[in-house]
Amino acid sequence: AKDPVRVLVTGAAGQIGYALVPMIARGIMLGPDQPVILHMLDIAPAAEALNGVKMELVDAAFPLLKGVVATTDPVEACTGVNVAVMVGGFPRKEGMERKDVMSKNVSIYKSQASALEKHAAANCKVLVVANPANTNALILKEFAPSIPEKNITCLTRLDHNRALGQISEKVNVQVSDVKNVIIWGNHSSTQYPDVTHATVTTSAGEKPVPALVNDDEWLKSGFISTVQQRGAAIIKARKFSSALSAASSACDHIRDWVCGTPEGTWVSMGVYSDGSYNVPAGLIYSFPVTCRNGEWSIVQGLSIDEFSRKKLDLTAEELTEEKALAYSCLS
Ligand code: NAX
Repeated sequence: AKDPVRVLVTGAAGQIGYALVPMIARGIMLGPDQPVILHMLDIAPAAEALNGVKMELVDAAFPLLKGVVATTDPVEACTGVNVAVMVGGFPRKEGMERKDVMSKNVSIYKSQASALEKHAAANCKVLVVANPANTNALILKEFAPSIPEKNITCLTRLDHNRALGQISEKVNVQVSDVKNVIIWGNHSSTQYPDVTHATVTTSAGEKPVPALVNDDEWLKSGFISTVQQRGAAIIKARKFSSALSAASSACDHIRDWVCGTPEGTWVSMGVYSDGSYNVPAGLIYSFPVTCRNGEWSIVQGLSIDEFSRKKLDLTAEELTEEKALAYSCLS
């Protein structure tokens, strides 16, 4: 049997945490033959709720679950972890300045970076979910210099999956037959959901999405804004932000990163920019990637038309500003 993998979930007493931990314990993140030990971190006010989640994990008698650590101590939480899913953060509250929220998250991600750097397993893979996801991941990277930058990513897979879902509804095909959409940039309303290179598998082979949709106006406006604003639409409908879809997409992100993407398919991940597609280096920016042997690489050579270029630049500008704001919180 395989050795168990230790998976950290921060903010585990929150709503995404509650949806995510049973998925991990069921093998949805790392596979149906991979035992796991869950490490759950939350803060003191949520300690009792966190313990309740631990009780439920015991009660669910998951065959793959070989242990549960539930703690408010970041060092205990980070010790020996192979995968870290960072869901905990400080939410923006009514009337709060952007800078104040940024400042809270910068201090959280700075200190959790140190705990991970000192105590996680070598080669630990990190996924930041908590908003502002890209910039939290960048702070984590800056303050965990010994963790390879390739190991620090943020979640844009939910946006990617939302784009797949919208296309499948529009052209009335199964979502599993749609692939190679791209989310470029920030996990925010400036993200650019791009279907220029996306395809649908049909009985007559792979067809380009733009031709199948055959509605340029919708692709250039309604589609983009629906994906960008989907988070807000979920809050309006549910009175809570997306949780099951976020948890499921976090599992997709880690599974594809660890187990690899299928031949001919790419996915979107927020990763450290190397300057590909003229995106400024040094930002955590969402790119199309393929994964193999536990490593992602940015898909190269895709054509970028004028419309797309503007959108790639706009979301890069926002990330550059966020980075400056985050750094101003450090001094
Ligand atoms: P909740 O408020 O339900 O849960 C957050 C949990 O984090 C709480 O239990 C809180 O006590 C805990 N926490 C706060 N500070 C902490 C710290 N320093 N260490 C450990 N835990 C800490 O929020 P939830 O709906 O679960 O969302 C979590 C985060 O995901 C939010 O930042 C949210 O904005 C972000 N999202 C990101 C998405 C993405 O695609 N990247 C989509 C979904 C979601 O909106």
